[in-house]
Amino acid sequence: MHLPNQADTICALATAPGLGAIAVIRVSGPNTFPIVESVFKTKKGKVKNFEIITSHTLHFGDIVLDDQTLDEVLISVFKNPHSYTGQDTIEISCHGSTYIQQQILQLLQQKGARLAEPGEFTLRAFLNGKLDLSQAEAVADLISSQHASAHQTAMQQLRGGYSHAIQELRTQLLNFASLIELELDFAEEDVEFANRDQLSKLVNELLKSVRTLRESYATGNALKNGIPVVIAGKPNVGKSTLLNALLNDDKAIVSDIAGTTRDVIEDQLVIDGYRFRFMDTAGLRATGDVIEQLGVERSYEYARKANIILYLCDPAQSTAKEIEEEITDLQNKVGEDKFILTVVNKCDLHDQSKLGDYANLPNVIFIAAKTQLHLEELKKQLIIGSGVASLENENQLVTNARHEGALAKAEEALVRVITGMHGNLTSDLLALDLKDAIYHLGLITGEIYSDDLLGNIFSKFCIGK
Ligand SMILES: Nc1nc2c(ncn2[C@@H]2O[C@H](COP(=O)(O)OP(=O)(O)OP(=O)(O)O)[C@@H](O)[C@H]2O)c(=O)[nH]1
Ligand SMILES: [Mg+2]
Repeated sequence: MHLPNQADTICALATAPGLGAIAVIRVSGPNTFPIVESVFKTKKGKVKNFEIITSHTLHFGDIVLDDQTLDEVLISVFKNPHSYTGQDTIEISCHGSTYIQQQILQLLQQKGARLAEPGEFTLRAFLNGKLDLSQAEAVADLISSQHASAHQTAMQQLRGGYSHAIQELRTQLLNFASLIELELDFAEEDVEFANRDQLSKLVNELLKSVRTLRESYATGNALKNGIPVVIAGKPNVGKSTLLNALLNDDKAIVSDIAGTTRDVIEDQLVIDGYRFRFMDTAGLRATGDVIEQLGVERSYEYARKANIILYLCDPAQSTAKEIEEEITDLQNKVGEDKFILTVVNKCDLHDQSKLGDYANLPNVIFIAAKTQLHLEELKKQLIIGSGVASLENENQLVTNARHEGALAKAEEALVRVITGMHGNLTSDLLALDLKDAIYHLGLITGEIYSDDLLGNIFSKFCIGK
């Protein structure tokens, strides 16, 4: 794949397409100033010479087409290297009619600009050293963020997040790798330039940092894409009623027939700025019905992948002891570390003083989904149980699947370096594993990239960004 040419001057609509009060058209590249000069006149009818104008200034005037004024606009001037792309850039704020937008874009193309490809402005910013690759990816996340926690994690990454830490680690590894390379040049003389104890210490520290970053992905991903919460329990306990109550919507079918829900029904809700993904599942029971059985298996599968399980129960159906056994069984099936909140439902039908036995169940909360009783308390418990609030300010949170993949590869290579050193691996093989780790760390921040990688990342951006 070929990257688009940076020598071209590009233009695009930077605001959302369609009607608006104003629209912003961006122009960037070496010929930005002459191109815009050829279509812009001041109110006194003069041509501006942007070359001699101070950067970061605003200019009011007309866009002129065949001596006819097309629109009154405001122009912002950014001179290279002090612009988003690092090149000469002009932003034209025009009136937001689609006709005007199209006419100005056409005019700019007639004068020598070409339409930008998706993400091309940000690609230039990256190629010109304005942003590293993980920051460029954060720009896309920021644009698409729709709730507070996605916004916050994107901002954190945009500010540099863990890029600096990774760059630092990588530089140290590079130093060692070059010392080992040097040893290879003196192979006959059997010298060691790279102190093995120091190298071992460094690689171990690095491995620890890489693992911590990788582990943060579960939370980072949940903050960005929503925290998965599975609503599980026996048939008829009110799981679908709870989903509907949380969403304030008739999303799932509710009935007093046991086994109503057979598939996983999912929807999202933002609570206190955190996005949760709720999944209503088929009631857990042994059944001869093949389809229902498949649904039950699916319930377990989703429960294993969730961050939180709401285990719903109905005191009219089960004693506290039975519920305790059910939860132990569930915990065994989904893993010891999975957080299960015991939710005693249908409390509108029971005298709470008679539910004393249930109060001793692990992480218990009493609600009535049907009458919305204690739902606010349940939401509070979700925030606490997910642990997100305490992690949100953590600036070493990996939210990007590509970064997680690269960290995994770097981790594998570092483990090979450590085992290699224990086994007295020769310098040349050690150097290979070190280089592999350096390579994968470099992919995260973009110190190493291929055209394909960039093409892949930036093609997902919108045009004009
Ligand atoms: N009184 C009362 N009834 C409830 C409450 N929650 C659910 N119900 C009733 O319990 C019955 C079963 O509710 P569902 O939400 O369909 O139960 P489910 O757990 O999704 O059942 P399956 O899909 O079959 O596993 C319905 O008749 C609901 O109206 C509650 O808080 N109070
Ligand atoms: Mg149901």
